Amino acid sequence: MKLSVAIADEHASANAFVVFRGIDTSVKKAHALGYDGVELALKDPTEIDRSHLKKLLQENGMAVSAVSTGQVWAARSLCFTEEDEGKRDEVRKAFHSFIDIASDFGQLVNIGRTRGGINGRDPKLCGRLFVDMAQELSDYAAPRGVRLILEPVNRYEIDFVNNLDECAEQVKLVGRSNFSMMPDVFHMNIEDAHIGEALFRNRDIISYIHFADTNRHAPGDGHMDWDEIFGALQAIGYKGWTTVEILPYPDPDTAAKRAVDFLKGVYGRYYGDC
Ligand code: LER
Ligand code: MN
Repeated sequence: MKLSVAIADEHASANAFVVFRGIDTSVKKAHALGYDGVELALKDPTEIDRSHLKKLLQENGMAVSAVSTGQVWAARSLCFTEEDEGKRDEVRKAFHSFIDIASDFGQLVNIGRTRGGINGRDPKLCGRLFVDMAQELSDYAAPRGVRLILEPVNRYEIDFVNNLDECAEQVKLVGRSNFSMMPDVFHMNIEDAHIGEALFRNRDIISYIHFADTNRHAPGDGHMDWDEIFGALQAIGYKGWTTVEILPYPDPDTAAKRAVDFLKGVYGRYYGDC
């Protein structure tokens, strides 16, 4: 299993759920702590200089696990359930640029809060707006070797696609082979009745995972049942990325170190490869 940590540009908004800010220092710090890769939480493609990033990754023996897009919603208010055609075009443009970046780095683009909510509107209309955009962008991503991954997010952040089974329904409706699911165990702890069972039930469409403890602090610093999670991941033969997406508590360096130390211990017990 490969371990990565979510990072962002130094100017990322306060509500970006990342441990480290500043791409260069974050990659170096993540490598020094023992992570295999970084998830790039982007709001704008100009935050990345591709040739510089390539060199930085090579020099530090690191990979990009995925491009994540929560800030496209949090900082730019762009989402798939948007009705206004002008704003839908902005969503397309933003995602085309992220897919282009992911075709060189990581081959995965996350759809978290950027899927948009319903917010009192007609659920059927919102569902259609979501599926149309997801299909169109999957078709843009497919020839570029990129997969889109939809993340169930808890009800206190968004009112559309909260648990794994709801996400599986959307994956089916989108119906593209490069469109699948990425669970986040922090949200699952709120929304899914049994984390292990939900992971097992949806095993065929899980392509990536976010890790945090119940309080969104480093894994090991809350009351998450990590044996249930790792038991399920072992049972389904999961070999993809597991990415730490936590609050930088008590400070970024301590949080990132606690997470990697705890997870390497658990990986060692279940996979014997860390
Ligand atoms: C937000 O809570 C989250 O988990 C992100 O990965 C999705 O935007
Ligand atoms: Mn997440």
